[in-house]
Amino acid sequence: MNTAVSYPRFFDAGPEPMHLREEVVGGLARRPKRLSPKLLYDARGSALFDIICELPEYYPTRTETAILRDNARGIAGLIGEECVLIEPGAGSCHKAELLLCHLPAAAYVPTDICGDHVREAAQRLATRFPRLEVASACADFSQFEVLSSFVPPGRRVVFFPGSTIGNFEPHEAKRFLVNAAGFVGPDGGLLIGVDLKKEPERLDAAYNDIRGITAEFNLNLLTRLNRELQGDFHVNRFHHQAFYDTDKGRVEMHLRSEAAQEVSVAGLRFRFLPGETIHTENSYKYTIQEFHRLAANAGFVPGGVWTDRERLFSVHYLTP
Ligand code: AVJ
Repeated sequence: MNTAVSYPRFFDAGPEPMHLREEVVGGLARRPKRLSPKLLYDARGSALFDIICELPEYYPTRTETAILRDNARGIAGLIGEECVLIEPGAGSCHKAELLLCHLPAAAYVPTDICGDHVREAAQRLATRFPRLEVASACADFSQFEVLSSFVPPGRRVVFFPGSTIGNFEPHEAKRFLVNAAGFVGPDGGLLIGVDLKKEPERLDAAYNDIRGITAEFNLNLLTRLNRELQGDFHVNRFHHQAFYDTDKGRVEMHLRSEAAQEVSVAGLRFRFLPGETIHTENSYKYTIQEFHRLAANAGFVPGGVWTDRERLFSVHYLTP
């Protein structure tokens, strides 16, 4: 771990390059082929994701931001006394900025898989809130053990907005919640954003924007593998595919090879059949009841839930 002397403090607990190779080689050897959605967030992927959040079709960010803004006082009231706010997968930290205007937080600790991105955002927040102690880290969003070693003392509240939890399989989501409950302890809390089930048309549109930014975001993964693992993907021989599977309750995102082709990555060759895909992301959607059940299974008690008029998105406050 690398401890910087400058303020705000920054910790690098990011995965080693060797892990990238193993992860990619392992994922491409599977049938169906799959790669973890966290690989989408290199510097360019993180920048593209920020653009996605502003797209007219991509309702989650706008809706959640409005929910947080409209209910900031009520949320702050429920969270109660002074806390240390920890945000895994914080990216640009825009949502926390909203909350921190109303929340009596002593410290804010954002982490992200893209270290440079979160470090810059942490700097911005430290300047805007000079009395707030800010520390950031490059870390995977489930690395609670790493966090424990440098989070300032105080009552812990985890902030996990954006429906990032939707990237997990339900059993992994449960494990994340169990770990979060252990991490915050009996006097802590979890403020979490969860995208709601809705008409497939709305979901399909959100993940297939007209400008093709989501396609670029997905395809950027191949560009990344070309650069970081000496790959030779012809990016224009793959296509972005995203659709809502009603039975599974999730949006699936894939990279689809239209023709038969062979690609080399990290010194290994991988064959694609015509129409074969690499599954790059799942984005699970829940009803409020389904999410309450999942949270209860992980030992959380619902403390409050806020939604928008169209019931597109939900924000939950849970306590262990
Ligand atoms: C960051 C996982 C919440 O699933 O909506 C956006 C990522 N993928 N468009 C989502 C994403 C395609 C996003 N999450």
